[in-house]
Amino acid sequence: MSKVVVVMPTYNEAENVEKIVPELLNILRNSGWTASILVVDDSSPDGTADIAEEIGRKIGGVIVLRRGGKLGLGSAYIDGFKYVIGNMPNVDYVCEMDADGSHPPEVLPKMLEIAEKEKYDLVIGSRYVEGGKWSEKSIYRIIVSKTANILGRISTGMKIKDMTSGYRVIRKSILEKIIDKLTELHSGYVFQVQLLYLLYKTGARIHEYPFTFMPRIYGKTKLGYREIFSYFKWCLKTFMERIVS
Ligand SMILES: Nc1nc2c(ncn2[C@@H]2O[C@H](COP(=O)(O)OP(=O)(O)OP(=O)(O)O)[C@@H](O)[C@H]2O)c(=O)[nH]1
Ligand SMILES: [Mg+2]
Repeated sequence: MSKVVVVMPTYNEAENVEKIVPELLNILRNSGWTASILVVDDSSPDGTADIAEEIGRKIGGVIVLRRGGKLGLGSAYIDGFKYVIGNMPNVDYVCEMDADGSHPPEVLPKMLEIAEKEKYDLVIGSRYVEGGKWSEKSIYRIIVSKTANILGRISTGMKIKDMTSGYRVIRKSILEKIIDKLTELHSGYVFQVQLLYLLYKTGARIHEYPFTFMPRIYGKTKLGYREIFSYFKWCLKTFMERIVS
């Protein structure tokens, strides 16, 4: 079976990491994958990094990348990807996953299996294809997400339904081609759409796999106006570039 690494950015996810890291490793290993988790932690005050390391000492398969401070989700993924590309030559698939329980770990082997079988370069865990669900109670978040997807589709011309999803399987060999073009360091939404667009433009074969997005288990939720504004700006810029080119 192919080798898999799950890059998991964390900021104050101590309780979540304690649950999700062992659960995910078990599920992947039981499905026959040689798997490890790369936790990219931004000096979480709640000790997330120490907890992740402790789990690694007990069951193996956990690498913790400690960064100096909260530098943003995009930059956490970029550092994580660069670490994998530079240090883990045998890895075939690099996955993205949140630590907060929103991405049910039992779906990942299915996403990997379809990537392997159908030779997809990118499999997106999707709330918006048939069979996908989002049990979100906040109307505000639903409106923001739906609008973000519509804007993302108009600006990039892509047909993907869940453009901002952060649950993904990416073939490492195609990630290597675009890693140096990733520039969106702070906003999670913008980073995910830029990554998707770069992969698409480089010819990636993309598939959306349905899953049920769960509300975060522990910890605080945060989706601010700054994030929404920078997303809007990115869409406008991308749209202009696309129509003049
Ligand atoms: N290393 C790092 N991880 C981050 C940063 N911001 C968010 N994360 C992690 O990225 C993942 C996604 O962030 P979330 O806060 O869950 O974002 P969200 O799902 O849009 O919003 P909520 O779940 O409602 O808070 C989680 O595992 C976070 O801990 C950051 O600046 N640095
Ligand atoms: Mg979340």
